[in-house]
Amino acid sequence: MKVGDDYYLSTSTFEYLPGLPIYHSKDLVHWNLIGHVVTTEHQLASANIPTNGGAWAPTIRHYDGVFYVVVTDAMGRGTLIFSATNPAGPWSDGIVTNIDGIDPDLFWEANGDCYATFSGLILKPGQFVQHLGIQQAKIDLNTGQLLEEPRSIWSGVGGMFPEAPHIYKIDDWYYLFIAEGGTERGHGESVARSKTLAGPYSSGPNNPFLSARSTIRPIQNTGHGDLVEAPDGGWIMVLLGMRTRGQTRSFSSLGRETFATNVSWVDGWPVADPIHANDLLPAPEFIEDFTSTELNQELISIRQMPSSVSTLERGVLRIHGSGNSMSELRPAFVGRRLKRHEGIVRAKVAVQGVGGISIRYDEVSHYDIEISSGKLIARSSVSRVTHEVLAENFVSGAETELFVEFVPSTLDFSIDGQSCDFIRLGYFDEGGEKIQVAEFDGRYLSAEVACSFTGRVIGVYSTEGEVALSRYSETAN
Ligand code: 6LW
Repeated sequence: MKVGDDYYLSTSTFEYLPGLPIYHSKDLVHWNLIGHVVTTEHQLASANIPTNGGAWAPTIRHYDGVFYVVVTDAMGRGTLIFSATNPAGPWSDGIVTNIDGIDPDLFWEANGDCYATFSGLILKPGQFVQHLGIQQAKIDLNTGQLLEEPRSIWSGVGGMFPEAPHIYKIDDWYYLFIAEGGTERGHGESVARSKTLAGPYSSGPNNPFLSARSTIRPIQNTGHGDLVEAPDGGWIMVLLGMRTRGQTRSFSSLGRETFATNVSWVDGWPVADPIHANDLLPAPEFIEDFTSTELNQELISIRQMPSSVSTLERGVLRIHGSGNSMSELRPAFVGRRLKRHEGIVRAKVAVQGVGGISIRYDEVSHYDIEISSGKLIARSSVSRVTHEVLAENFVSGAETELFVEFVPSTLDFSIDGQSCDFIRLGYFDEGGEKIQVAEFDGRYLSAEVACSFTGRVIGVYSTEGEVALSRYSETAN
């Protein structure tokens, strides 16, 4: 979304908190994390939501000096409206709407009336396959109540799950962008337009006008677009996609990420460039020594805030174990979304109890490198099948530097070449030598195999006692 010369973006965060980050940019290339909508646990009902529930597909808009984020807290509070005058926060507690569906959008008519357009996916247990197409109704933003019966305005061109609608008024037309085909390989973006907001909407000539389906493009699953005017007066669509690796079958270790592409207009219809890998910026390095007074905003926890499981002191983050392992819903974990395909994460820890580094997709898909009672093990936990490798010569000191390293597969037709990567887990011994304890196939921690929409999240956990983390880094090697 654009306000003056400033761009703002928010993304889904599912079961992770703080939730709904707000990113700011001036050029649509360089983005800074300026805050989160959700900074307290009561703003979402995350405590017991299933993995993949929680904050889904937010829309950020600005009207009359107020920023709005509308979002479905799936399996949680329902569809919510948050507002703020400063996009960096603080944001409101969130009003619960009576929208029965997901993926809400807000659009204001010239007279100030506001309309919610949303996907009529019924989320009640056992009714998941029911879908009422794209729905729309006038809404009161102060109460969150729809002011009329929702009408069905379009259902796309036949792909499953018509969803993630957004309305734009450009020249004399109301354009309706939607995603359809599901967010896996069939994903795409379709468009319809009408002379009036309520419809009837007629389909564009080439729907879906953007999709990577049945292509060998390295960015797959593209769709869920939102349109914005570029600094040069052109148009850009931001959307989600996945960077896949492998052979005929490929795997997305990083899950859903945000991409942007150029949109041009031909005969009044949008035409989108295919999504290319971002060669403008390298994967960012992350180095944290915990010396500031506030916790780094990129750090997240699972179904609870980092402040509920840890205490920041000068130069150390203390993570307090509560008896929950990484296989449970609420482990004491503080980590970050992995942002690279190749590289190493290191953590300097003093473990009093049980803890270490975990790379997590969901509670049944995680690899851990763990210290307990002077022992060190590497663990692979895939679909509740657990395999542990003991480090033979590990000597525990006051502090240990653990690592998790990502090594891309050779991408050939050998059995290993068809995976996305291999994950090595180990530690640095007292002489500083890197000791590998185990290597596990990375494909099991990918969107195609595991459950989460988020992608790999990696960080430090404490199952019992306390883990004191004094340095954490994610770098090229
Ligand atoms: C989103 C819906 C979807 O609300 O994923 O796969 C949900 N489809 O459009 C979570 O982002």
